[in-house]
Amino acid sequence: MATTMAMASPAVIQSNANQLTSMPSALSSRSLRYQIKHTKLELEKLGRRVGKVHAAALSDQGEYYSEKPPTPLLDTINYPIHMKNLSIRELKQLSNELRSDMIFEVARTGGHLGSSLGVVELTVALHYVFDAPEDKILWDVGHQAYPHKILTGRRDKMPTLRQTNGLSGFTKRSESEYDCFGAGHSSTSISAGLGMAVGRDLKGRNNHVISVIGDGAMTAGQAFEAMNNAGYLDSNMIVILNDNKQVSLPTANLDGPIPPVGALSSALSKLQSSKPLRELREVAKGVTKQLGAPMHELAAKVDEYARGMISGSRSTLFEELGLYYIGPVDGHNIDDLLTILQDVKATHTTGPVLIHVVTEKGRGYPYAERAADKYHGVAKFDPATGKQFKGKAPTQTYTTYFAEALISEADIDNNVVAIHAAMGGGTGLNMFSKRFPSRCFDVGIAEQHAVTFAAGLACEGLKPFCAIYSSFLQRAYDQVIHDVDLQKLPVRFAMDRAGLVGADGPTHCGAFDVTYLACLPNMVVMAPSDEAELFHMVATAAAIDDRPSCFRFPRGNGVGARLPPGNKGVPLEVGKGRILLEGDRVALLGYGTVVQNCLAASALLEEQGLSLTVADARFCKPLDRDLIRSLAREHEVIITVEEGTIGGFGSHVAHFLALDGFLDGKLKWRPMVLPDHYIEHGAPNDQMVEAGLTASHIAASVLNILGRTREALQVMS
Ligand SMILES: Cc1ncc(C[n+]2csc(CCOP(=O)(O)OP(=O)(O)O)c2C)c(N)n1
Repeated sequence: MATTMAMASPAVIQSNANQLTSMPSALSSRSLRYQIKHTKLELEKLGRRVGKVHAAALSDQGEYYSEKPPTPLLDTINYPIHMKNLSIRELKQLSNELRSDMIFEVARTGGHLGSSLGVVELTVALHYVFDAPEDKILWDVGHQAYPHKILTGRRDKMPTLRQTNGLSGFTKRSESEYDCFGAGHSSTSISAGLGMAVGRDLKGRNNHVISVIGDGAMTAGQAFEAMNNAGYLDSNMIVILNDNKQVSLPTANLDGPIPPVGALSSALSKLQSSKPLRELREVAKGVTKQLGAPMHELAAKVDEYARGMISGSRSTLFEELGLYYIGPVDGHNIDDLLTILQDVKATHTTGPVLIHVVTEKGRGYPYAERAADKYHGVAKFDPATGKQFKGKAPTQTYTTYFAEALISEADIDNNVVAIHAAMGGGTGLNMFSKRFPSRCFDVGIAEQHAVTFAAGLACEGLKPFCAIYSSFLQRAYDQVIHDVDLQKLPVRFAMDRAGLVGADGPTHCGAFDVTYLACLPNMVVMAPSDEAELFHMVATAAAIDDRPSCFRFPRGNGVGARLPPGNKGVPLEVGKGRILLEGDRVALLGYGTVVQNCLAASALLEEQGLSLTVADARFCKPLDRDLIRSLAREHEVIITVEEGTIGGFGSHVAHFLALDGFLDGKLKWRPMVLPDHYIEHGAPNDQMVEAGLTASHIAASVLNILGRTREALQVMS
């Protein structure tokens, strides 16, 4: 029987029967071959059964309106089970309607539109071919899962996306049984998928496991660790590499698109553009078609030969790791996707298979397709014009101030260099890169590498600023300790998105950095209370050249502090805080931008006749012992306030107070920290209220501890 896989897919799938048993690596050769049962004919038959096809969705016409688009077919689909009898034509129509619906919904909430647009056909094909939730579909990062959410019972909740008590912007196990693995941080889907595949085998089950991972997420070491292990363990699983040529975020700098970084991206392009590979595969296909089953072996040989065109070792990068490579496949062509997915599904002993799918980010929405960032993350917008509604703020973001401060330092010191992990937009370093292209390094989504790379730069006498979001730096903790702090190398960590982050939720919340960094012996740990302080701390970090340092700043805009002349900060004395307001009885000792809430609390209590001392600690490590001692001596109560977890600034202050004997007498110390649970995504104000760190909460704490409980309740009402 002829194999009729569409596109340039191989005629056989090889099994890893000759797996090496002694080496924990998958660099073994594959020997047994299994024919893929063809399904295209069946699918074509299905296509001929096409019943009535509803009117084309608006996206067919390339027009978008502010009104809700008609979605007659999508309206009949609440769960994947409702798709199973659709014809191919109907599946295409469903894709179009899904796309229109998603554009309409995300226009009203904002969110990760571009990635979700790019996987519409892939999502439809996956839910058509596989049977979630029994079959496990894992979406890496989870930011592209909106079509998946719509097709798995959550369409009616799309208007609540990323809002308080609404749908998460990522996949989340507690949200739906169809979200078999929670995400937000990248590059975990192959590891988790492999765990599920091996777990399935151990339990004697036979469901499928499919990990969908982008070419950006694929740049992380963990993805390769997982593939290497998958090739070795040889459990059946499918990895879908969603290659949209956007590796870093956003792909735009001030001059336009940035080419994807890294060698993996060029290797993928090579796979896509290899003419010999394509032609030989066509030959393989043709031969198989004409001569039938006995020729499968020959076709396989031709295919193998074709693979040899790609690397000297006669295999693709993925095959070297032990995955059977199929592709490239047009990820917007439903027919091809169905054919390949059906074939792979029908083959029972494949071992790990990687299907290389090529998609376009922002696909089908002209404004997204034309945008340099492909509408990766959008504010609310008008679907008819693509215009985003971004409010005009009187101040800039902390991110921008950081970039400006760093540029000022780099202007006067050639040794200043900057590193980020695929986050040129989010960290502001695209601005730095424009000014100093050869001194800015986008290493891909590779935080661990970023840190050790920075350590290497420091060894050579450079002044590396490693700009990584607080939550993403968690991933590189051992590198921070082992490669930087232990060796006392002067790497500077600039941690954006410190504290609560609003719509992105707990995966992106910078809750832990103070706790996990201030316990390191050599690290200088600072946090600015406003944007002017941020300028000074960038200058301070530049000046600290004998040990590592870090500073954290939040998502959002500055408070309007007066910036230093020429946007050039002045190095602070290390380990010295400052008193902002002098009062009596109670001292609020704030760390970071929550100092602003302390000032607001003090203003509230002023009305109640209380005058508080408010101090800005500036440093968590080294602590300003003199300042703390004097606060302890002159006040009945010290309340430490921080937007971080237990074990952070307050713990360091308490530790010092206890050792110095201050807690043996009358002094009362109260810590205000983030609560000991994850705070869900939502409006920043709602999150602050839940965290109990608003000005009212701080004022109420003061009143409570002074025994004025009735007034405390009033402040909160
Ligand atoms: C560990 C980690 N670092 C950085 C990010 C920020 N981030 C979110 S999506 C993304 C790009 C992902 O690219 P890709 O996987 O190709 O998906 P695409 O956005 O192109 O659809 C990045 C860097 C993250 N989510 N996790």
